Formats: sequence, structure tokens, C-alpha cells
Amino acid sequence: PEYTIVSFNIRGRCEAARMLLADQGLEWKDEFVTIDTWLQGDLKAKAVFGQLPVFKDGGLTLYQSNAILRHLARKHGLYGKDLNDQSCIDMMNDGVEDLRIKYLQLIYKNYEEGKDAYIKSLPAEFKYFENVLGQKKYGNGFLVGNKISFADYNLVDLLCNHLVLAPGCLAEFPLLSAYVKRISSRPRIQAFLSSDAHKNRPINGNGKQ
Ligand code: GSH
Repeated sequence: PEYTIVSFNIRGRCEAARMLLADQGLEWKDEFVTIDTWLQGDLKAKAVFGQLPVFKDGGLTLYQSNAILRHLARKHGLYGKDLNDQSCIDMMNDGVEDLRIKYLQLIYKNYEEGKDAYIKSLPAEFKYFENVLGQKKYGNGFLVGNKISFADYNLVDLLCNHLVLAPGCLAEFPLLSAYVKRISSRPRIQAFLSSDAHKNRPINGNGKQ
């Protein structure tokens, strides 16, 4: 395969890139690092920011999950049609990242005590994305423009995780619900989401979801 993703064996911060690759019909190899190997420290010492994932494209070694998404987007035409689209896609992806950080803080730092309050806070988060989908200004069917971008894969992945956390959480957001259904039913995404590789991969590293 053209690409290699080195990560822990979880969906985590890589599943959006895997979804992008699958949807674009691109091949990649997953190399999973066990906690034991990680704790030996060699990989951590080599990592630019001391963390996984790492992505390899020929001679390029890239850390930071969002940089990986952007690299693939630039290479495979998933970054809008012009400069303004690119900037709007960046804006949307930054919004997704903000929500992902809140989600990961809940999962890894405050799951038991924080779950109810987090779920209650979700409508206030989702309404921004619902608004964007309702505005012609940015997108029409996708977050930005008339074509899928890396930010769409990132958002759909994160929303799928939220549907596991709180199955009814999108009920009051018709545009967002339809968006997740529409994108997850693209044939290659549907095949990816129903693959054993995806289904057997835990969402997070601590077993919480
Ligand atoms: N901003 C980084 C990204 O988006 O790639 C965050 C990466 C990150 O949180 N990596 C975690 C990690 O390597 C696993 S998903 N944890 C082990 C450690 O920090 O030693």
C-alpha cells in the first residue's frame, strides 16, 4: 500500500483518516503499537510531539492527526475548489477539533462524573454544525461547497462516536442526522463501517465509549 498509519489499535484520532482513505478507494497499511511497546519509549522518543499516530507516505513521516488529514486532502482533492473554500474547511475542521478535545477530556478524564452533564451540553455544540448545514453560505450537503472534504470525514467520525455515547443525541438536529446518514451510506464508507476491522477496533484506549 501507498500509505502506512502507525497507531494504537483504537479508532481514536485515526479513524477519520481511515474513513477518508476507504472512501477514496486508497490503500493503506495499519501498524498497531501495543502499550508494552509504547512504554519501552523508543517510539515516543522519536515522535515529533511524543505521541502517535504517525503516518508514512513514501519519504514523508508525519505526526499530528489533523496534519495527516490535510496532507491526504491536498493530495486527493478533498480541500475545496479554491483558497476561500480551503479556509472555510480549515475553520470547520478547527470546530470539529474543539469538540473532539471536549469529547476526549470526558472519555479520558471525567467519564463517570461528567457523562450526564456532557450529554446535556451536546445540543449547544451540535447547533453550530446544524446551522452551517442550513446555510448556503458555506455548504450544501457537505460542510463546505459541493464536494466532500477532510472536515466532513472528521465530523462524521466524531458524530458516530457521539451516537455510541448517547444514541439519541442527533434526534433534534434533522440536517445533521441526514448528513451523517448520507455520508455513512456512501458505498465505500458503508463497507468500511461494517468491516470487522472497524467494528472490532475500540473507539478509545481506555475502553470507555
Ligand atoms: N494532537 C495529537 C494528534 O492529533 O495527533 C494528539 C495525539 C495523541 O493524543 N496521541 C495519543 C498518544 O500518543 C494517542 S491517540 N498517547 C500516548 C502518549 O502520549 O504517551
